[in-house]
Amino acid sequence: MTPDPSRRRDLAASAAAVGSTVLGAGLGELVAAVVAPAASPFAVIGGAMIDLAPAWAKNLAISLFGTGDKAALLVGIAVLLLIGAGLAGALENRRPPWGRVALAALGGLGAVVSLTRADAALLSPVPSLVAGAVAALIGGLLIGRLRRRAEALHGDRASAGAARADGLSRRTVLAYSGVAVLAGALAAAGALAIGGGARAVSALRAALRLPTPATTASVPSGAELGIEGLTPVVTPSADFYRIDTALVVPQVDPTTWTLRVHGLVEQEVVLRWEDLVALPQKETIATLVCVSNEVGGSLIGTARWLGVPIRDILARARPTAEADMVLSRSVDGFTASSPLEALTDQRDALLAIGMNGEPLPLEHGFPVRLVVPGLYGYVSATKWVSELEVTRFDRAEGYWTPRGWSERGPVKLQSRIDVPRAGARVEPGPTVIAGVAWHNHVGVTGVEVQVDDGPWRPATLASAISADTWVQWSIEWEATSGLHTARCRATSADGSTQTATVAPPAPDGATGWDEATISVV
Ligand SMILES: Nc1nc2c(c(=O)[nH]1)N[C@H]1C(S)=C(S)[C@@H](COP(=O)(O)O)O[C@H]1N2
Ligand SMILES: [Mo]
Repeated sequence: MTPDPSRRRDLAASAAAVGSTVLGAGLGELVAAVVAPAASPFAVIGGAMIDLAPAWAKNLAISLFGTGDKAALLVGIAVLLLIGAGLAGALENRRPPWGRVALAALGGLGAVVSLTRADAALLSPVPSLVAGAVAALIGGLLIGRLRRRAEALHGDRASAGAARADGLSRRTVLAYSGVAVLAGALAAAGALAIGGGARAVSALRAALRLPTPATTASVPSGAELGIEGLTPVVTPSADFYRIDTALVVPQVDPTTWTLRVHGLVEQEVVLRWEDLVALPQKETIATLVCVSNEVGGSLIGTARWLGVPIRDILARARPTAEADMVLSRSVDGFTASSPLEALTDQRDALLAIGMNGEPLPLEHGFPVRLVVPGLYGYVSATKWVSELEVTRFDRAEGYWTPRGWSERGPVKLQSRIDVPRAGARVEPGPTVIAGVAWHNHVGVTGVEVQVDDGPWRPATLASAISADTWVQWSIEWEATSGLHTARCRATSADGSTQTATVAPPAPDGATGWDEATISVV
């Protein structure tokens, strides 16, 4: 039995559509890199998928927002796109022009989605339209020629010659598809090389000089216990955790950046970068933690932040008496709802421009972000901030609130065991158990450690930098051969002891005691 020729042609047609789609997608990315960096078709679709993900998917999704898993999302989109292209190719083979129409419609969908994004601009739909048009035109052309050749072979003798002349064999179509894939890959590589404007903004960042702070912060001697394997008390920026919904790091040019303060205010205020750096700067060391941090997790870090107290800016705008919340908004559409009080009381809530002595790294919010001691990042730490809307909790909500997270997020009392590291080799005899504890903007007064069923013993606390930072702790333990479990619990400056009750991160932060399994041999 000979294989159905139209089925074999389906495969060649699918290959042609895949090739033309790779070419279109690559050119789309290249066009985006040149004219509209934020409108990369992949970034636009991926970003929309992140924002549309239903509430139940959030626990899973938040772990997707780590840097590596963003790549996984992009790969997933690419795989779906190629499967779709393959199906469109077979459709074009059997029912032209519907395959072409489907490819063009995919581009159209990208264009429509690009216009719904927070950072949409006039040129945003262009990259997706180019991608769809190239895929439909080249795919349609190749598959049309393939069909013509097949018609020639089965048609009458008179028309056969002409049709054969401009028809293409399956083999030739496959070869052209391969060339299209290569050309698409080259275009995508070109887009990466251009880097979507990242280089321009990185260069601006590198050339910036931070203003000297009027008030400086320092790490007291005795805050760093210097124990091997223990998290350093100030986290190097390169090791600082990153959490955000941005598939592509927003590229914000400080020379055109503005911050608009509006809403329930007596005086609307617009600040430019020059205005901000001309104001008295304050340095503060503060711990930032993500509400998604599991007990024992690492979505937490401490940095030396430089910036202008937010209350100084709000004082210019003069919030009205009915206001109780500030909705900070990022250029990428993310929003955070912070209690007005937390931004106007005496704590060091900053419009930060510096992190550990340098301008903010791009992925940590360059050029300006919020840092508010005492609140989880999702309700306070807006990166790439462009707007402060003074409003009320009963009128507006932040990005995560309709997605199943609490509208307010004060950081909960927590502690973590860092040493001995999981899987570390421990010998019998005196052993150090050490870690960090935090109750942001409240302060930690003690940490206790229990090994197996033994008594709770008080650990030695390092000097705290301030109530806004975590504190290191350590305790000596006489290790004996066998498998042991160590657990820790902190006590807070407010008199409470860390609860043993286990709660998941959603909706307002995990609770429970961290435990370490220690194998002594
Ligand atoms: N623009 C923007 N800012 C954001 C977020 C975001 O998704 N987009 N995520 C917030 C969350 S959930 C946290 S925990 C902190 C993390 O800041 P980092 O990435 O600098 O550690 O940023 C906050 N600011
Ligand atoms: Mo977070």
